Order: sequence, then C-alpha cells, then structure tokens
Amino acid sequence: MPAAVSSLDLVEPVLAGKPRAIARLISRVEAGEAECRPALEQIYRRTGGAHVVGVTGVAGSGKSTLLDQLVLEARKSERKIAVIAVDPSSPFSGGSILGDRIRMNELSLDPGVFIRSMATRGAMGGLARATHEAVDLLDAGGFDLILIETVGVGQDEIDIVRAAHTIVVISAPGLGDDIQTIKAGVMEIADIHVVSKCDRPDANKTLKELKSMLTLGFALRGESAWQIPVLATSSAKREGIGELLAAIDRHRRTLDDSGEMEGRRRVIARTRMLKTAENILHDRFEKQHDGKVSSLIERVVTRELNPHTAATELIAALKSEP
Ligand SMILES: Nc1nc2c(ncn2[C@@H]2O[C@H](COP(=O)(O)OP(=O)(O)OP(=O)(O)O)[C@@H](O)[C@H]2O)c(=O)[nH]1
Ligand SMILES: [Mg+2]
Repeated sequence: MPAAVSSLDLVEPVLAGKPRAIARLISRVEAGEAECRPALEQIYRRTGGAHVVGVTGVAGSGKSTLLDQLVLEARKSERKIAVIAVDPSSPFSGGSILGDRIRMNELSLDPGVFIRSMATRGAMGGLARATHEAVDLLDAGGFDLILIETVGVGQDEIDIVRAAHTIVVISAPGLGDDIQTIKAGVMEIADIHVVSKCDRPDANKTLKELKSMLTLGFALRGESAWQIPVLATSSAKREGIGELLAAIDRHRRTLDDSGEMEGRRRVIARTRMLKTAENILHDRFEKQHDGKVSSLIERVVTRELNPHTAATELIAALKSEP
C-alpha cells in the first residue's frame, strides 16, 4: 500500500529540522521500508555537521537521568540536541528520580530538543542500521549534538557505539561488579569515562576501581592526542554535568585539530557499510530460505558439499537477487 505522504516529500521538512517529519521518517526507517531509500540517499549527502556521542553503560547506571541533565546543560548555549535511546530496558527512566519528569515536561516542549527511543523489535533488518539512519535524519535536520544511549551489550549495540565520534562509558556504584560486567570491548573504546551517582557514599570505591583498571592498560590507545578523562557526576545533585559537556566538546575539538576526525569518519563509514552488507545478506538469506538455501542445506547434510563451498555458492546466488 503506497504511503499517503511519500518519504521524498518528507525530505524538505526533515532538512528544515521539523520534528514531526523526522519522527515520521524514523518510523519508516525502523520498519525497514524500501520506499524511504531515495529519501535517505538525499539526506545522507546533507549530513556530517553533527557531533555524534555514544553513551553506554550497564542497565540502571543512570544514563537516561544523566542525559536529561546534559540536554538541559547543552540548551543553555542554544544548541539543538537530540537523544536516541536504543531499546532502553526501563523506557524513559521508569522510576527515576528526575528522568521522567524532565523528559515529559520541560524537554518535550522545547523545539530544540528531540528525544526518541528505538525498539529492537521494531527495527527490521538491523537495529544498528536503523539507529545510524535516525542519526542521519537528525544530523541533516540541523541537530548539533546527537546523543545515543545504549546498554552496551551485544554486537548490534557495540556497532552502534562504534559509529559515534565520541564514546562515553558510564559506571555506577551499587551495581555489583559493574565495571567487570560491562563488555571489555566497550571499555577499550571509551573516550570519556564517567562514574555516575557520585552522591552515593560507595561512589569513591567505583572511582578508585575504575582508575586503577585504566592504569592497568585499558586506556592505552596508541598515539592519541587525547587523554581519557575519568569524571564524577551526580544527576541527583546536578554535579559534574557542565564538566562532562565540556569534556565532550573538548574531545570533538581535539579530533578536529589533530586530524583524527578523518580517521573516525572512516571507521564509521566502514562499520556502517559492513554492518549493512551483513544485514542485506542476512535478509536475502531469510527470504530465499525455501529455495536455494534449503537445497544447499540438504547437500551439506548429505556430505555432497562442505559448509564452506555451500556458503560460497549461496553468496553467489544471493548476489543475483535484485
Ligand atoms: N543516587 C542517585 N541515583 C541516581 C542518579 N542518577 C540516576 N539514579 C537512579 O538510578 C536508577 C537508574 O537510572 P536511569 O537513568 O534510568 O538509568 P539507565 O542507565 O538509563 O537505565 P537503563 O536505561 O535501564 O539501562 C534510577 O532509579 C535513578 O533514580 C544519581 O545521580 N544519584
Ligand atoms: Mg535509560
């Protein structure tokens, strides 16, 4: 069924930063509608201005609450700012001290703020792809700072975080061995470390643990001009928020000044391209399951083909698909 408004009709309002058009196109992107491809192509050409920041940390580490504060802080300088929460385990800070209230009231009335969650189940053909495309829409729509919140588990989420210019990893006291339980792969790619909930008495222990872990080598990342900071914040007391925003801004400037931004842009292009190729192949695999795939399965089961030869044949067959 053709959409009443074509995605191409939404390009102009998206580029003008109209939140309703952006929200509408994000929904189509999430649903994996092929109809929005030409619109996304036009939009992608207009991206590249935004600073994309991935914020990750275990469930309940205080990400949403902190991002609310960060949005308020960034709005003091009139920047347009967006938050994309990827499959939050507690949507919009259920039970949070400040989160719900701020998001629902203060922030939703501000046209310079866009907040949206992406659902894992809603995203056909890949959560990472849909999230990156949602970021494109906001970037092209003139949002200066785009924050992506993820729990940081699973390959999809790591790929989402890897497509940010600046990666912030949140640790929090009171979650057991949270520093150990967060994926080592994420700790290693942090540009900024945050220990949240520093109003709690056990926060010092978490800070100490994190710092000693970093001196043990987690933070060593080659020739970088950037020194990875460890910041303490408290959303409850509204402390350390300005420092965090300043560190995020400083990281962007360092990337630009040192020329490292170019390298990051290549990493992002690579991550997105490979991830998308993987998704396309996967989708085609699923679609052809009754035909080519099942006949190959039979031949592998009967030992006529080995899995590697079958896979090569499968890829060749998938290539001929439109
Ligand atoms: N003491 C204290 N509690 C906080 C602070 N920030 C958040 N919390 C509490 O920590 C819990 C989790 O906060 P969220 O902001 O929802 O955490 P999250 O990391 O977004 O959680 P998920 O989205 O479920 O992964 C809530 O009960 C908050 O009230 C803080 O600065 N101090
Ligand atoms: Mg959250």
